[in-house]
Amino acid sequence: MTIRSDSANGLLDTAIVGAGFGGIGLAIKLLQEGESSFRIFEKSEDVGGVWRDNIYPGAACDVPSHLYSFSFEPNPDWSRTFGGQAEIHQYLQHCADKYHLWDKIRFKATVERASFDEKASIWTLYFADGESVRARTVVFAVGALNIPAYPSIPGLDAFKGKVMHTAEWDPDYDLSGKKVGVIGTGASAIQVVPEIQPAVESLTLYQRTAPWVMPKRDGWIPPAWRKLYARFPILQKLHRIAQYWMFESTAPVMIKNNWMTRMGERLGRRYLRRMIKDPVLREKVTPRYALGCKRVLLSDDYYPALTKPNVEVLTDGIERIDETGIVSRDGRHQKLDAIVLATGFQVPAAGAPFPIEGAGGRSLNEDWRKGSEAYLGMTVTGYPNMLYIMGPNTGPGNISVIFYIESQLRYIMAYLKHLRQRNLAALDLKPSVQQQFNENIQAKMQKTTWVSGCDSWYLTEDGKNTTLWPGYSWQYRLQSKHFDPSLYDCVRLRPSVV
Ligand code: N01
Repeated sequence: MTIRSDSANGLLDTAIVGAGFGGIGLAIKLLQEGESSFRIFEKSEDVGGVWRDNIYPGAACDVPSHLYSFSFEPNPDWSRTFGGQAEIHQYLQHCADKYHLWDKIRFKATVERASFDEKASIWTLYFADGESVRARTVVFAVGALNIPAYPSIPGLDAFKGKVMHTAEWDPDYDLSGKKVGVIGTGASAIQVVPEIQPAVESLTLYQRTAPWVMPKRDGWIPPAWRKLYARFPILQKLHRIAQYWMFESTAPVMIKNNWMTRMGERLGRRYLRRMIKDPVLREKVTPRYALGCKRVLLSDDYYPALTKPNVEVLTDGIERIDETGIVSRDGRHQKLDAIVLATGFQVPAAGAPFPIEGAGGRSLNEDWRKGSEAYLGMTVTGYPNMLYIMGPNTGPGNISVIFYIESQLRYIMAYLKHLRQRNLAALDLKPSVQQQFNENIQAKMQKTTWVSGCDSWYLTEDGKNTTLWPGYSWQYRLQSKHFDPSLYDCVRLRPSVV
């Protein structure tokens, strides 16, 4: 990998890690502001992040496509109300084409370590191939959920058939006519199950916790509408605004014992009764925790798929896996050709994506040992000129992640502008700001259903939610709207490093 820089001294102004929505969005904003001394470093060979990697059958977004795209790059041609994986991936490729980003991206650049030189106020990224690059500012846009979580079920390695995690799908493996076991009933499972069910001989679904599932109301967007959107962009904008408020209005579900939660649960149960007539199956898949505590799933075809004769839902728990199949806790042995692990991702609260050394050699993994913390999910005290996109406590419970990403892009651009205009070497978040911000976040969190209603990947081992934003997304937009330099200690630029 050859790393070039626009600056004569081999120093980039900004190094972005990750070419998903966050990294692509920031690159576009930088170019629009006339900044060219930046590069995106991407471990893979294409843009797209999770939308490049998650190619399992049925992979799609559960946020409507007009909302799950940049406000500054509307796509009038979305073919479905909820975009599929391929279409969203193509959208990001289109963004890279349109804004001429390909030359700005170094592919197959896997960052293994990032380190801040306090004297020079410069970050160095070290790559797996032994190369390194220096930059004044680093922005980690590495996504929150990208490392698959493999369950620690005894015997999984002994299974002689095919094992596939949904996030590492093998497109060359044909499931047709096979006996398939699916482990997990989260957002990925409810998409893959209806998609593979018609093709497989049998599908045994291993459910540990029954999720809340609501109708998705997905469908094709008629070509006439698409033409109208292309001709009158204001119509698409209005559609987007309507979708935003429709989803945003469900936010109170996150609050414990809310009337909306109870109403939502009634609607969920009614939907379940309508879709599943068999009382035994219905009983099995009836959720037993408060709505909203885990992600509320949207699907039109999950419940119908469960009623098909070649599908069985097992809820006794998995005892072990052997060479030929899965043994349930009740002793039942299910012979299988393939096991699909729809078991989710490693939790972001577990720490930094790779070792990150800040001022004075402090380690982000060590600082985040008891749960990750940042200011507005973007800046961390002791790590000057390091910014995160979709860092701690900025995950949306109910709305498009792109809304949060765009709020952060605006803040990051203001941060970078301030550095440049004031000729500063670095900005370091004041410790008191981070502490107070996170105390407020965790106090608000205590009022939500996430911290007491169920066990979910949102929580750290000691029950702290460092994942989601405990408020409305418009509140996040307002809080992050203005960059306030008084929250940061600044380091003046020293002539020797200019
Ligand atoms: O993963 P999950 P996911 N034995 O962690 C079960 C995003 N996403 O990939 O609930 C048996 O939600 C586990 O059981 P339990 C979205 O943010 C978005 O589905 O812990 N079962 C659960 O049922 C989402 O929240 C889209 O009891 C085991 C399942 O596996 C996030 O990704 C689409 C087990 C894991 O569910 C993760 O979703 C897809 C074991 N040992 C994903 N270990 C969009 O549409 C785990 N499970 C945008």
